[in-house]
Amino acid sequence: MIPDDAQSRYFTENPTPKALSKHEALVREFVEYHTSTDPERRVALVTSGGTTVPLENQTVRFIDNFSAGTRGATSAEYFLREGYAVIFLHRQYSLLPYSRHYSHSTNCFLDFMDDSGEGGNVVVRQEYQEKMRRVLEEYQYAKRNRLLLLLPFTTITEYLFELRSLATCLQPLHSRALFYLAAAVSDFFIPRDRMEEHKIQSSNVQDGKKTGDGKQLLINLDPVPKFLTTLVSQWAPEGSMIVSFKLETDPSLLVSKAEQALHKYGHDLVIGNLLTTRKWEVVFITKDGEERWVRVPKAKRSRSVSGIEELVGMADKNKRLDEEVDLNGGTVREGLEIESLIIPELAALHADRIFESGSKA
Ligand code: 9Z3
Repeated sequence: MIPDDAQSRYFTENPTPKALSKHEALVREFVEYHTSTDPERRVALVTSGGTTVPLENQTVRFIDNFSAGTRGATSAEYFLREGYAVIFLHRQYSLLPYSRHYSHSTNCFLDFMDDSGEGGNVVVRQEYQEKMRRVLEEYQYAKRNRLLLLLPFTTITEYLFELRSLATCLQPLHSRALFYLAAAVSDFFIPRDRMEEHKIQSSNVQDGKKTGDGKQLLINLDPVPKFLTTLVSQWAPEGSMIVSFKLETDPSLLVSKAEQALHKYGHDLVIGNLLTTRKWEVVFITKDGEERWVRVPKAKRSRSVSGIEELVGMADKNKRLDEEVDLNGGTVREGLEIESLIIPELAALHADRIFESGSKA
């Protein structure tokens, strides 16, 4: 089946998300507000978090992935600092800009407070005051100026419907729109016509072929149609900038896979990252064939429970491993966020793009 066919079937055969029309109205209003109050305002659509693949229509079980939405939520903050308005299309309950500093088990908000205030009032502990004031100020600024629109999704199907619709709602922005596709998108799904309505019963699963004693649940998944080509050629405004992420686990594949993605979809930039080093390094693959690594210096790397620091540089054929001096004895608790290096670069590339499209018009 040709990709366009697979896509139109995908959108006719799977149900339209219930929240879609409300989200479209919110985005239209957001775009209208910003184009009328500041015609120069740039708008980033940031996608974030994992997508689920339901196994039942009345969903009890689903396939999911690891993404907590750190990349997306952190990047959104840096886009806002660069003066963007941000539409944050995120997996429901994943990390959000600003509140991410005080949520989830690693940053439990209760650990930032005590009851040492006057008369036993609950207050923010002294050592966190400065940072919390800064986060709060930025959050309130974004809210006051209506710069951040939060839109949740859960399933892969919801994500794709949302992306298609919201991209078309951004048309009035022309080159001032930027797509930053950081969500971890499932490659496989169960089409609606093969999905069970009710909870799959353990007593109904087939007899196992391999195991003598057990039963097996066999799940057939279809590939999710590749939507990036259509995003580039049809949904996104002409002249807008489209940045996608490529995630790999094998260092020897990362650069070639990212190059293939850029070649195949013909958008502006692929940012490659490895699961184990994603908080410390990424690679920019650009249309002019450039492979450029963005790396947090060793002395400024934060600790990461899941990361493997020894793998930094493994996917980079040119990296000289002796080039970095460890000034601080390795990783620190709160290091430099790699998104603080990524986003200003993108903003500069985007500004060039806007300038070029203005001079062509
Ligand atoms: C990424 O590669 C993101 O950087 C991460 C961020 C998901 C690794 P966390 O949320 O992780 O901070 O824990 N995202 C995109 C991966 C992806 O699914 N790409 C697709 C593809 O390459 C669609 S553009 O086909």
